[in-house]
Amino acid sequence: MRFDVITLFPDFLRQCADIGVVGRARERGLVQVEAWNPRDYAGGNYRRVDERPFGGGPGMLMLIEPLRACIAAARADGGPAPPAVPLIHLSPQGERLTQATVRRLAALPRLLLLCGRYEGIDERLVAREVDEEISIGDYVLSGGELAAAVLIDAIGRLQEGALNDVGSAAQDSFEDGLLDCPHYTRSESEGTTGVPEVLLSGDHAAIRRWRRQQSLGRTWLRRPDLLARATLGKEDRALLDAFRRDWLAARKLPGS
Ligand code: 4FV
Repeated sequence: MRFDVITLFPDFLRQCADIGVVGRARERGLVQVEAWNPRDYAGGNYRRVDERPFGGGPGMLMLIEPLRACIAAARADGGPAPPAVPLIHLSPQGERLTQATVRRLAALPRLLLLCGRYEGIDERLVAREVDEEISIGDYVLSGGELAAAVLIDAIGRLQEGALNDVGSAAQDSFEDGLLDCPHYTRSESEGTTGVPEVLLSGDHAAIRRWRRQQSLGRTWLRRPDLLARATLGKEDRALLDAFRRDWLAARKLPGS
């Protein structure tokens, strides 16, 4: 998977992609990150990349010309980029990023990521060049770089061979539309205090059921919106009903 990132802060992106799982995936040649600075494509003595907005108002906007030239250069690098390489603009106006979107994008060979700064980008550039707008959340960042780094990390770790244990991606939160179950490990100070007995039982079928029940229960408690979208089988419904009963009973609430 190759990422070409259009950003006024190329070093930041290169560093982000140099650590942890994505850093290792780069070493293994599974992920490539190229960063392109629109300022390198800005004309004039001052190499302006921003200007005041028409209609007045606070802040500055990114100019069309440096961005268009920069995008064209990135597209042309490494041989003619098949037109199918989507240009994704990271923006609060975009579709909210989900694991399903990450999985879809992770199947592509190459992505161009456009990072805005200031108040954003001239809409005509977005309308003409951008294939998809993605938001990482309903809050405002000072630039799209952190959002691009989030996308590179979420997609990079799904590249075949990026994770040492292929199973770990499969049990991720949201992989099946549910939150993940709690996890416990060795502790000098705590020993096995507070560790659910079943996890120490060696009974893998019971462990699998407990973990599934915890995923269902947590999703019911914390993200009922996700549960509403999840398809639950007969066993799942029985596990969730039992969880709800225990949870309500423990709090002496009706419905137990
Ligand atoms: C953002 C987000 C985000 C808006 C103006 C960059 C900033 C500035 N990107 N998800 N939330 N972008 O806040 O993706 O140019």
